[in-house]
Amino acid sequence: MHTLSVGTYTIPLPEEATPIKGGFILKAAQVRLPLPFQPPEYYRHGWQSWTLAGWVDPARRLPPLKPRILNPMQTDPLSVNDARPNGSWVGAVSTPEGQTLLLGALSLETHVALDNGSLLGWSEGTEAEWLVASGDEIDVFARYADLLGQRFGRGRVQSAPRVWCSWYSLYREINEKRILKALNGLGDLPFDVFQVDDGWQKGIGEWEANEKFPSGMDGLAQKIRAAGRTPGLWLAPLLVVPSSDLYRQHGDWLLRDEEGRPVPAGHNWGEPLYALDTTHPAALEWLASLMKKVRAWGYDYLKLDFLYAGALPGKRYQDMPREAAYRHGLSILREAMGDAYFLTCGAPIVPSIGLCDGLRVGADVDQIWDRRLETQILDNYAVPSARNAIRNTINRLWLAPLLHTDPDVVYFRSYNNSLTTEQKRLLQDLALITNFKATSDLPVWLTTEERAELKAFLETNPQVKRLGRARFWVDGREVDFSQAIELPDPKSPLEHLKSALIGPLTSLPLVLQINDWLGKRAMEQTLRDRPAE
Ligand code: 9PG
Repeated sequence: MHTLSVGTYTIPLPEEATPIKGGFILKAAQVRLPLPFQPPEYYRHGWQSWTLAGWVDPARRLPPLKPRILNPMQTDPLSVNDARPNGSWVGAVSTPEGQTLLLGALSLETHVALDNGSLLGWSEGTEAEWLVASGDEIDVFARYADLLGQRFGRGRVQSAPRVWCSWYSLYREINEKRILKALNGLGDLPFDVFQVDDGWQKGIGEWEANEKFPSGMDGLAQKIRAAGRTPGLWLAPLLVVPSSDLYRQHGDWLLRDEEGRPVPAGHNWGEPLYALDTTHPAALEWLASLMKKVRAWGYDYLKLDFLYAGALPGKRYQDMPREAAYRHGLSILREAMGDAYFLTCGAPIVPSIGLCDGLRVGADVDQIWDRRLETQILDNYAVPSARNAIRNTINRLWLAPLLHTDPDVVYFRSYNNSLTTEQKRLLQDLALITNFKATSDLPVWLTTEERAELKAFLETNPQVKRLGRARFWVDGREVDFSQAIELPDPKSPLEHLKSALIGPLTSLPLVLQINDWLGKRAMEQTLRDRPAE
């Protein structure tokens, strides 16, 4: 019988295991590794960009995220009610001595959990391939990434472009005038890409310029290029909303459940979300022509968002496992967009490898450090906050050999920002470590000094060395993210009570609507205090 040693411990493996450097390859629908030690930590790896990734105390229960209505958009709906420490494709434990044991799938539709003192991996299908590896944490994850790269491929672009993105300053309140003001205000700041985010389109599924962009998206792209930047554009091509023509005219393109109802994909823009079936030939044709259209408009950097929708469980036109169906859709998108830079967001992690250039590896940042109501009361680590973004990015740095790990934007502005200088610095250092540099700061919101700091940040190319899980040397300075990536303390009895009372309310349409309205009001105030045009 084969055995794998983890420090001083020995783990029995099935006879069929194939030895490779630092571990074994196994082929089985299910793999159970009994642990001869009590692991102090379990590495849970969330399904998509925004889903929690990190080391947790195995004894700690992480209840389902609230609002429940957002579950399909923030986590894997198949695993959300699983009370065990669990994750998608890969899981790991540390030994009391600090060694790491990793179980990672090289196949799609796979899960890992800590189950009754065993590390358990299983497939939604009948077969899967697994890496079992042990040793130093960073080495073990590097080995897993290397094998994923062999199976699924790697990104093509050498270094990531430096991006100005409209989302984290103007949010949905973009219009042509404000966008051009920002573009022209960038002046000598060395951004490669100027990316227009959510707010330009007529609607989800109606990917045409709305009335706020009178020059059209092709006209805007021309102006961006004339200013010396590569035009970038955000789309959510796999989503369908009830208010769209797409929904009314192409009901047969929708992902549906066994009873024929559209599969819920979350809630946003004041509506329920549904998904395209990425195995439907006509839907695929529509997706391909959409990509060709935006390329013809002049956009060479595409941020495709809410991509998880394509991988939700459901009954498809062509009977295919859900992540294979997603990957098929992604390959059609990739092919149709040609040589554009492809950033995936809200994307299932492993099925995106090899088909995109960059991948958002964490929750959205925000001009706020933590959202206590969501993290502490609603068990939700997918909501926008600097801390949620940093935690996931650090815990997904092992993906860096395969694609650009996008940590989301950094801030230099103090206007409309509750982050402290130290917190902004952590975000900036993280961007230096991933070498994916982006910001949404409006030039008019920056002081002279802040603008100079942003310029220096864009120009610098520091030496980075990893010292441990969350500690780095960045140009001779030690940067420590340990505090940032910790989970908040478990709930107190009072917090449990609050959670039970508030949790169910958060899915009510009225509550979602009030939330939207409060956000819009805050934005109006921000723009009144310091206009963006
Ligand atoms: C545009 C934005 C930006 C942003 C994306 C995405 O509820 N959620 O969990 C949730 C997470 C992220 C999110 C929206 C909702 O933002 O990550 O960069 O492009 O869409 O609408």
